Amino acid sequence: MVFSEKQEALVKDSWEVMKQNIPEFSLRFFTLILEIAPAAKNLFSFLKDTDEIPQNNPKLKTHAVKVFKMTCESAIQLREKGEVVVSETTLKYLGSVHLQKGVIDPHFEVVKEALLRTVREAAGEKWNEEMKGAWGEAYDQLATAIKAEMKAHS
Ligand code: HEM
Ligand code: ISQ
Repeated sequence: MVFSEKQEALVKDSWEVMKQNIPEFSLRFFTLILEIAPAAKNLFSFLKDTDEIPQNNPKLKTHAVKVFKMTCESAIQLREKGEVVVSETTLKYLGSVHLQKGVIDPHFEVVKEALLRTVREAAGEKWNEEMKGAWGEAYDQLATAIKAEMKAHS
């Protein structure tokens, strides 16, 4: 798939906006994941002893930011090389974390939906189908790499 400079810019620019308010958007992202799939609650260590989503959990924030940053990196790579290459070390690590936590393929669609909704809310009037497509494609490629790594070790 050809990924244009325009698509890369759409992803980068919306991420720049979200960066202005990391606490809000990371929390929103996580809240949406649990709204779409309440059962996923049990996978996350930060929810172990509580029914409420922690409002200011550093781990939640850092992990959420990593998902956005990595998706943004994917968009850059798609434009530059036409494919997403995740470093071997990162892929091995993320593959084993997600496998060990019990993440399964359908969960990736849940996280995708939550990610797209978060970007939509952040982008406001700037949101459009092209932006959705660009984020969606960048995420899918990243998810495919992680899922393949998980399969290789399951
Ligand atoms: C942990 C990224 C998809 C559930 C993490 C971490 C990162 C990450 C960076 C932190 C690893 C660490 O330092 O310990 C991603 C990316 C994804 C993705 C880039 C997709 C492209 C998913 C999906 C689920 C999921 C689909 C399932 C709902 C988890 C869980 C943890 C985790 C349960 C461990 C959190 C904890 O308890 O500490 N993920 N993730 N992730 N992820 Fe994901
Ligand atoms: C880990 N993996 C995927 C998505 C996440 C969102 C919030 C916190 C941690 C996450």
